[in-house]
Formats: sequence, structure tokens, C-alpha cells
Amino acid sequence: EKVADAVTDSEQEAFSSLSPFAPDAASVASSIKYHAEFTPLFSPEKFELPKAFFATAQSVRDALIINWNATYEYYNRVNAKQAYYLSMEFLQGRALSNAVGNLELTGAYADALKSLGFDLESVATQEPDPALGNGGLGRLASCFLDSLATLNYPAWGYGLRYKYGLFKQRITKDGQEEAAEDWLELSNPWEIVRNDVSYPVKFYGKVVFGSDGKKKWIGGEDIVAVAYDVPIPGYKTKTTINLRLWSTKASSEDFDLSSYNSGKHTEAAEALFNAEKICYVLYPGDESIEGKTLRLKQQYTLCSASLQDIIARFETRSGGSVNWEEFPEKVAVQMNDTHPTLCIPELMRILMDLKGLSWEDAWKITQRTVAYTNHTVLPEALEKWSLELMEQLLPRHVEIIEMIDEELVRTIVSEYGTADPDLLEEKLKAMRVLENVELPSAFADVIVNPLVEKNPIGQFEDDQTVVKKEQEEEETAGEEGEVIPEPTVKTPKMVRMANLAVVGGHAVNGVAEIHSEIVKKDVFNDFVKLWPEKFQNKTNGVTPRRWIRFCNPYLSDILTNWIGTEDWVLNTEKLAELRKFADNEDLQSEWRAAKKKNKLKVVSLIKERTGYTVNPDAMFDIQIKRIHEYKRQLLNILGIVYRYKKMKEMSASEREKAFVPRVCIFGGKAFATYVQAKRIVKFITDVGSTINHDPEIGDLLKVIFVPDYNVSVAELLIPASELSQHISTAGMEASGTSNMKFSMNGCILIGTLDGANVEIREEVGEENFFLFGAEAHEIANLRKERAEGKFVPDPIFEEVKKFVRSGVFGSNSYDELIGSLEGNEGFGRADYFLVGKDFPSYVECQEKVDEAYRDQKRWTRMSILNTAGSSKFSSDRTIHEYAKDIWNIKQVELP
Ligand code: B1H
Repeated sequence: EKVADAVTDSEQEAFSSLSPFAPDAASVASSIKYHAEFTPLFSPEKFELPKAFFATAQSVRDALIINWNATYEYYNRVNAKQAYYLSMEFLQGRALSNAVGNLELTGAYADALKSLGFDLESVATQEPDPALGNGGLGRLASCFLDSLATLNYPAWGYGLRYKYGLFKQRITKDGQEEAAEDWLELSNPWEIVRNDVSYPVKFYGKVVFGSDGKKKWIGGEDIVAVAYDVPIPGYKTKTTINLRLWSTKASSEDFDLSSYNSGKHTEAAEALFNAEKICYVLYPGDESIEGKTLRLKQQYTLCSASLQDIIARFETRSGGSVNWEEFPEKVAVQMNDTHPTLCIPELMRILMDLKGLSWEDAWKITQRTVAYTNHTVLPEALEKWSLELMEQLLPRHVEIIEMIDEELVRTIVSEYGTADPDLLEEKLKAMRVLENVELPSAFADVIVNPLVEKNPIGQFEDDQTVVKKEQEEEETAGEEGEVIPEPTVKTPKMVRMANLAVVGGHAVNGVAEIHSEIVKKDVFNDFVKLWPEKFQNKTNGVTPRRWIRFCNPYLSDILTNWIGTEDWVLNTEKLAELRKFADNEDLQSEWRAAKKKNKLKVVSLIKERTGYTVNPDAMFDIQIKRIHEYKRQLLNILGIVYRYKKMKEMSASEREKAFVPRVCIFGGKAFATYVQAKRIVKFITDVGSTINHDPEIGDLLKVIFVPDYNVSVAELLIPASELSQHISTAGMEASGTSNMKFSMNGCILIGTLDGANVEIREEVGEENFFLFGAEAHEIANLRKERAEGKFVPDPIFEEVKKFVRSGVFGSNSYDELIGSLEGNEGFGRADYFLVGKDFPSYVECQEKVDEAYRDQKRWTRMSILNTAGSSKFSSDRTIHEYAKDIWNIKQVELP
């Protein structure tokens, strides 16, 4: 039974009268002109493209506001359970085409703009691409919002309104350079500031007992979080949900006017800066931990402001009779990775200290409300915070975390008993929320061992830590027999956020089947034994609106014609109907023509961004994702180098017979301080400048690095791709989501059995996927063998490394890059990512790709079968699963 049934007919009528302005071209045009004049951002005498974009967006926003208000009011009324998706990242991409598309107003807006002398596509490209995320994790959050709205689920997103998005990437002769992404420079037409929705957020201070005997957190530093709402329209529905982004500021009293008047301008504004800087930048790391205090302040701001807001809404909707036990029946909080884990102690704090609940009640409510999605098993990305830092910044939360840890110790002791102290010690060490912390005093006589790790040496220490440790070892190395005190820096007390998230929530999920298995078998195996029912899989998905319907109109038309309905946009299962036409010659030629048109757009993009001219008839072979060693862009580029070397050894006619012409395209950003990733970028561009200017090679091979990869660039590249590379070391890519987008757009994947590749291959058929490489279960042993010096590299791998070192790509001999692939400890990890191991099978697989591409009928069939087999990867499927298995929310259709 739908909740909507609870509403009477007359109420329904009242809502339907709220429909947006009449969506014909003439009224749209007058709305655009109205905003150009009366919501001005530019001077009146000219009407140029930027003004056209802002006026158009403002006019679309009117429709969104009407629908947003109707949705909000209706949800308030029916008071259905609502899900809240908390994420440090939302990678929204441009909103204009998506919004008019979802509102089914594309035609009206295109015509209206035409009558004003503009075309919709050029107007849309005026919009800055808001990059409030690093990569897959943030883009997933945005796809989820699209599906939630489209499927009429009561849900909101909560995030931070970063002043600067992910940096702009420039490629120079020295490699990657970063520049600030000032996406708000001309203002953001989509956001609505809610000046009446703000909450105080406290840092530092101390904990005292109040007169009521309750704990009170006082003093310290108070800032204010203000709500900025971004309406999220669903496709072909009135439902418009909310992405609420917090911006931080100081309260106006914090501006020290007397200091200012006495000329101390900087000091006067210090508090303002201190508060505002929390939301200055998106934390730039993808899978690494830096910039500590500010990052922790960001995380706490998100958790605290969002929970205060959620609780206020719960209280309002309860209408004066608040029953806290009902909270989990009205609220589901999903934590996107561990970044919002402070939700757990924050909810506990609010319930106990401010609402007066007992520990037991608060704990039950918190656990039933919160759930955690894990997105990575890379050990260096499992977040830990220094207990000391957290104690200073959030003293009350640390008390609560210590109590949670103590309860957990009690559970572990009762599970394992004290008969085998070694086993118990091992379990406590692995499972406790607190690391390197003495056991709570209650357990002092139960367990003798202090459980403090002496030398925690991680697999993934960065170069700096290694250097520091070597220095320390030198400093402490004494004469034989001399007693050397343990350096205390080696046993920092830490809070393990993942363990806290697992303990404090009712569900833990991975993001692809293989990843969820690794989560259960390795990362959280001990917790699975305690609470098997918590662990789940929710294979990621992507929205078919943005990632097929709007980014690939040529393909969309073909799909609609051959399937006979446009329903596939909402019911991707319909895509399977294409299977029966996979060999149909008419479909095949339409299919190839659409691909060609998309490739031509990319030819222009490449010309404009890099100056290179590429041949649209060559195979477009694409790898776009964050630059990371585990994603193995190095394997790809070394494969290209090997291909180039073989070409150079042949005569022109042999070359043309042996190789299919390719344009190899790379895109992606390297974390600004990730030195090895930046070396990879530089190497790719160096290889490109040699090959692309080699007259013997011509159109047979081109290597392009598209600078400043972002959502908008992905929307152009993915529809134009024919082969795409998802070649991570098996077991390291949790899911991947671009692999799904490529497959939907009829691109064939080359990849390892990793993340969602495994499921994509199952769905599209193994003959339509190019598989190579070692499997996840083999990796640990391969690394061990490698370390023992048992690995014998294939001659072709030796050959390609020697070729690079010979100086073909400039005077640089790439010692650090190539050295990292060898058993050469001086350069680090002795091919930790197994590039050398997989190289021969990768090269062989690429030969099969060439062979398949030569037969265009076979290739087109494979391409069609990829689109036809991609239906599982719609985020609509994923969201239905979260709604049912984790959040327990129901669809609420607006009348
Ligand atoms: C993913 C991250 C991530 N996993 C830390 N983990 C970050 C971790 O700023 N940080 O500290 C930022 C991002 N991102 C990605 O999530 C996985 O690598 C992909 O495989 C997966 O598809 C994606 C969505 O689940």
C-alpha cells in the first residue's frame, strides 16, 4: 500500500494546481527574459551566452522550486520514513540539460532559446562543472540522488558546500599542475540559501556535569553551519528531492570591530576566516589521509549539522509528541564510507546529553538508524584518527567512543573467553575501535597483556614515513647490548573509524559482489563472526538518465526505435530486447553511425584541448579514472610503448597489416602530493609527444592525455569509446562505476576479474568482454613469491622496460617509475601492483582486441550485446535494494 493513499482527493487537487508554468516555448522564453532582467548578474546592455545560461537556469529553477516545495510539504504531511545519504562528496556534474530533460522540457527550452538567438547545447556548456567530489564515490552519491528522486523515494542528501571544487588540472611539459576550481565565482543559480536553517557546531572546549547531572560540552569554538539547498528533480515525476549542503561561517559578533578600527584588520577577521575555511576546499585525497584537523572539522560539521537538522525535522513531524523509540522508524542514515562515522557518537551525544535518553536507549536507536557503506579495502584508506587530536577537538565524542569500545571489549571477551589469552589478545587487537590504547580498567585483571602494539608497520607507508622511521632507527641504534627505549611516536593511539562504523550501525555493505566477499573474508572477518546478519552486498549502479539518455542522444534514439518505447530509461531490463537484433544489418549500421558521430565530437575536443588531430576511423581506446598505481595506467601505457616498439621494427606494409589504428586516450587527476601518480601522468604525455610526432606511425597510433577530466568530459568521451580499460590489480578496485557507463554506451571492456567487471562480464557474456590477468585469490601468493625473488619476468616485459630506459621518450630514464616495477627496494614496492606479472597476458589480450575490431560486424555485435546486457547496472536497481534491505523506506508518489 502506497503512503499516498492516505491523502484525500481534495488534497490531491490542491497539489495538482501547483503545476509549473505552462511549458510551451513562448512562456519559457518570457521566463528567461524575465530573469535576464530582474534577477540580474550582468549589466543590462548586452545579452550574451553567460547571461543566457544564468537566466535559463534561474527560469528552470522556478519549476524546481515549485516541485521541491510540493514534495517537501507532502512528505511532511504523510510523515513517511525518510532516508538521508551523508557524503563528503557529491560529484553532481552540470545540472541544466539534466534538469530540463528530467522535467521533459528540453524541446520547449531549445525552442525558446532559439527564439532568443541561442542554442541550448552552447548555453548548457556555459555552466561550470561543480566538482564537489574526487571520483567514483562522489559520483555514485549523485547517481543515487537521481534514482531516489526518479523512483519517488523520500530521501535527502547531505554534504558540504565547498567553495573550491576538485582542482583544475593543467598539463604542461612538466606534467600535472593544479589550479583552484572557483566554481562559485559567478554564483550558483541552482542553490537556495536557507537563512533560517542554521545550526551551531562546536569544537574544542571541555566536558562538565550540568546542574541536571547530565554531561555538558561547553566552551571552545563555535561556528555556524548554514543550509544551501540544491533541488534534485526526478525523471518524469514531480518528485524533487533535496541535496542540502552546509556552508560554515562565524556568527556576526565574532567580527572584532574594535581591532579592525584600530587597524588590526587581519586579527579582526580571524574568527571569520577560521570558520569559513572549513568549507574552502574539497579534501583533495582519494584514498589517503592528510590535512588532519581541518578534515576532521569538515567531517564533524557534516555530521553535526545534518543530525541536528534531521532531529529537528523528526520533532516537527512528530507534532509535539516525540517518541524517540520511533526515530529509527522515521529516519535512516546512510554513511557514504567512514567519512561521516562521527554520526554515531554525535547521535548518541544529542540523544543522551540534550534529549535525556539513557545510554542503552540511545545506543539501540543509533544502531537501528545508521548504516555504513564500505568503498575500499586498501589498508591505507581505512580511516584512522589520532585519539589525541580527537580528544582536543571533540572531547565529549571521545568519551562516548571509549564507552562504545568498552562495550565491544566486553562482547569480544564473552565471545572468545579468557581460556586462550593469545587468541583473545589477537581478536581484541584486530577488532577494538581504539588502537594502541590500554584496556579499560574493568578488564585489567581479566587480561594480562596490555595490548599495545609496539611497532605497527603498515604495508603502505608512504615515502615520508619510511624515511622518518629510518632516521629514528639510526638515532636509536646503539652499541650491542645497550637498552634502547622504544620511541613513543611509533605507538600513536588511534580511533579506527571503520570499526566504529561496523559496531555502531545495523548494516555494512560492500559495493560489488567480489568486494563484499573480500570485506567479509578479510577486512571485517572477525565482525562477520559476531554479527553475520549485518553484512550485505549492494552492487553499485549509475543513472541511465545522465549516462545514456542525455549524454548519448544518438544512441538513445536508436534504442527507442528498436525497442519500440522510451521506457528503457526507467526500466533498463528492456535493453535486453536488443539482443535479438544484434546481427541485424540495419541496426548495425545505425549503431556504427551513432558511434561515429560521437567520435567526431571527441575529435574536436581533442583538437581544442591538446592541439592533436586524430582520425575518427581509428579505434577509440579509453582509460579515464583517478591516476592511481592500483588502477595501473602504467600497464596501459607500457602496452602502448610495446606496440610502438613492434611497429618501429616493421616495414610500413607489415605495420598496417599487423595493427589496427588506435587513438589511446587517457584522462584523470593525480592527488597533488601523490608523487608516483604524477610521474605516470608525465610519462604518458612524454610517450604521446614522441609517438604522435613520429611520421612513420601517422594515424596508426596516437596517445592523448585529455587535461582536466571531469563529469562533463566523461559525458563526451564515454559515448565515443569503443574499448575501455578497467585493469586494476585484482581485488583492489572495490567496484568501479565508469565500467558500467561504458558498457551501457556499447563500449567493450578490457579488464581483470575485479570489482563490478566480474558482474558486467557475467551479464554481457564472456565472449563480449576481454579478460586477462591474475585473479584476486592469487595475488597474495604472487606478492609473496615476488618478495622471495621467485618471480621470473617475461622477456617482453624486460624488453619494454629496456626500451623506455634507452631514452626514446626524452632524456629522462624514468628510474623511479620503472624501478618501482622491479625487485628494487630503493624505489619502493617491488611491483606491488603486479604490472610485470600481468603484462604478457595483457599484451596477448590486446592482440585479440585488434583481431575482433578488424571484423566490424563481430565488433558491432559485441557492442550491441554490451548495451543489451547492462540493465543490471542502473542505479535504480541499486536504490531499490538499499530501500528494501537497509533503509526500509517505501515509495511515496506525489498526488
Ligand atoms: C572509492 C574512495 C575514497 N573508494 C577516501 N574509496 C577518500 C576514499 O577523500 N578520501 O579520503 C575519497 C574516496 N573512493 C571508490 O568508490 C572505489 O575506489 C571505486 O571502486 C568504487 O566504484 C567507488 C564507488 O563505490
